[in-house]
Amino acid sequence: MQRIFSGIQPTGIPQLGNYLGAIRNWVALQQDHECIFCLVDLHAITVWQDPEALRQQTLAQTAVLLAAGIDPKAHILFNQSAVSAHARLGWIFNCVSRLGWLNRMTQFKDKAGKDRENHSAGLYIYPNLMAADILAYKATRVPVGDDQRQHLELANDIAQKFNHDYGVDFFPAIEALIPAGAARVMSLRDGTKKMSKSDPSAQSRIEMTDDADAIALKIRRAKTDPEPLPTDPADLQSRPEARNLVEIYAVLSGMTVADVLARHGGTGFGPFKAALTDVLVAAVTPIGAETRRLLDAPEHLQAVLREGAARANAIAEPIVSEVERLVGFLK
Ligand code: AQP
Repeated sequence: MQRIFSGIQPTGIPQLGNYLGAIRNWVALQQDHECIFCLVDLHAITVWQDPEALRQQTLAQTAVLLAAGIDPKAHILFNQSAVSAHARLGWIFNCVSRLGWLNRMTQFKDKAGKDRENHSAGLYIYPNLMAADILAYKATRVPVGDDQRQHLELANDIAQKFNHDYGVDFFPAIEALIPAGAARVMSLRDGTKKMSKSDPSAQSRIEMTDDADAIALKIRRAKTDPEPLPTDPADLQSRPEARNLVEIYAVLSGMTVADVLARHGGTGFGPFKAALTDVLVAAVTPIGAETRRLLDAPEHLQAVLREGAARANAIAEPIVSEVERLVGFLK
């Protein structure tokens, strides 16, 4: 059985993109993989997090993941800072990875924007830690959204360079598992920007704890253009907002984009937005209700994370100890 590692940053309430790009896949992959799911709090602090909010968000994300169907008994769910192997291997990978490789990472450029000098060094070396997260468990498959494709290529480069530099065949190749539909859900306010849980505008995203009224309002206000929906999928290419809404509808209703346009093409956005609201409410609100129920018992959520960390540590510790021996640390 192949081992999966995947992570999510506790930087806010998971949004629809996290769900369709990652979490929904995680739930399905539990059937035939050994899964390790991680709330990556070391990554979260690469941008400022209020300490109390970070603790709350870590618990809230745990609740969303359990509500969405992650099984912490059959698989492992924990927070990254509780297993020291991540930081230890991350440092070693900082010394294996090359500045030229990091300079090519588009996510850093997107997140740092023009103000590069004022961002943390952690944000810049984030992909090295991500490689360590996966390889501390010698995981071979990583389910992620399309935005993480480049970071996984870098993780493979680091693994290969490590194997080459130390003359070993230690780290395996990693395969990205990127969902076919809605691999990149875009902002409801700007169809050229990805939906993000830390976007300053809450109107830009559907949060997995939004109730039916909040979803309806956000979809009613979602940016569109004045044209009716097209009937030909090719005509969506130059219309990012329309395309995003149609793709969300398609993936949630199990239809192709062509089927959605066969049904809704030629009409204005009003009726389509109402239909989209219905499928979103059906997919999101049961998870939100279960999340609220779980958050009433935070000590249960903490126990789940503690137990997960102990089991994660039991896998990672011998792997990272061996890496430390290979690089020459005196034990
Ligand atoms: N818009 C998206 N569409 C599809 N997949 C997405 N993912 C994130 N946004 C989208 C996938 O969700 C997983 C967890 O992401 P993360 O929390 O580790 O980091 P992120 O990609 O930076 O997500 P956010 O929501 O944009 O967080 P912030 O605002 O804190 O930076 C990943 O598999 C990612 O591909």
